[in-house]
Amino acid sequence: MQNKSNKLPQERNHLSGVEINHKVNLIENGLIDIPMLQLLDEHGKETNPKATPDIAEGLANKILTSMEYTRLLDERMIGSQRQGRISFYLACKGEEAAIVGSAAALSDDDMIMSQYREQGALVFRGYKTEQFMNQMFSNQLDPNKGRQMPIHYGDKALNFMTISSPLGTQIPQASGYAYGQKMAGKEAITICYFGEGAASEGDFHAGLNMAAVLNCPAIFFCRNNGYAISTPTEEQFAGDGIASRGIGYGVRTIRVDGNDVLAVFAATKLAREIALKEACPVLIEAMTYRLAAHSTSDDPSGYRSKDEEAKWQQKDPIERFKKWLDGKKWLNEPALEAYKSNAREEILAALKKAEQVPVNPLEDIIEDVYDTPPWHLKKQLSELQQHVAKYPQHYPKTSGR
Ligand SMILES: Cc1ncc(C[n+]2csc(CCOP(=O)(O)OP(=O)(O)O)c2C)c(N)n1
Ligand SMILES: [Mg+2]
Repeated sequence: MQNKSNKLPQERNHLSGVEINHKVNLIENGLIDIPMLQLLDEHGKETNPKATPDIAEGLANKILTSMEYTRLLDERMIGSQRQGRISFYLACKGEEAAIVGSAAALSDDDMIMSQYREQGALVFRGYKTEQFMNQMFSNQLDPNKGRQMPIHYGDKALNFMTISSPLGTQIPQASGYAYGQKMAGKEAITICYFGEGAASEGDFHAGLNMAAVLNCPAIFFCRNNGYAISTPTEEQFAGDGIASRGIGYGVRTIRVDGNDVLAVFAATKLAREIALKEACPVLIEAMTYRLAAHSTSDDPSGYRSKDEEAKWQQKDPIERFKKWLDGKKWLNEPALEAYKSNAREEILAALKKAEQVPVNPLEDIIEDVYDTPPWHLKKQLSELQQHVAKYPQHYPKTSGR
């Protein structure tokens, strides 16, 4: 089963170099065992010190505070949804290392195309608390003019493409964007985040194949967190995760422990170097676990056990990283506690402010698509305006209460 032609699969031209068989031979599933890179074990000990990435103390602490901030934001916003202040939220508890660790290995010029659970990447890039809040409260300061559900962030200045709800759409878009970066001679790549569930979409296959054939400098970063809402991975696919698919498309692939921030950082750094220098895509599959519910509309007790959750709680990526930092004498607990208490206050203050900012005017609803809105949309707007004028008590001017 070895590739005796000494050529990469993509260098083989149709049949040249293909080994010939003289009996019917099935290639068994599981023939290739894709290992998982781990550099920090569950106790925060380095597994192979020589491979530990070179991370300065300042960067290590920025990674830690970005993960902590993300968790605090998630906690507060889930609470706010329960209080009826926002309509929807989606937390990334348990996946902070996969997200922040990979974002930390990028350059600020790299484009981020995300699914919806990657708020940690925005935190790392410096997205402000008020920006999170204005988007979630759909107020007049939201650059999307309140047209999307909460958590669909986007920021041109930070090279973060606006999130789309339909799964997988960002994958072929990332291939195209990366191709454009290459054509323009940019020293930048595109990272595309998606869940293992989204990898069942046709867009995943089209996007990966296109990136491989057109040599697009992109990192396809899959967060394999065990579930697509209530569907566990065993019911999603029968192959060896998502990593095995990269090989099928001729894309270099790394599987990494997604709860180990050092391994994620090292893998993403290498993937970026290869993508940029060799103008090619790299697939990373980060093995992790969604400790939170899928979203505020979900209740995981209906489809998974408390024992399973408790087992993964033990692998908390933030705790693991803190143990490593502590071992290096880089963990300053009082300073971290002060940071967290400030962050909590900042989040609450920004939330209260954003919910008092007026929501977007109704007229906005029909703008930005047509040069001149057509008559039937104008008619619908006028009917809507009459309806709102008749029942003003149901249409407050701000999201606040
Ligand atoms: C095309 C499409 N189909 C279905 C949905 C509904 N949906 C939203 S999230 C989700 C699960 C996605 O799972 P995964 O990609 O593993 O990401 P995770 O939520 O685990 O981070 C589904 C089915 C959708 N948004 N778009
Ligand atoms: Mg998933």
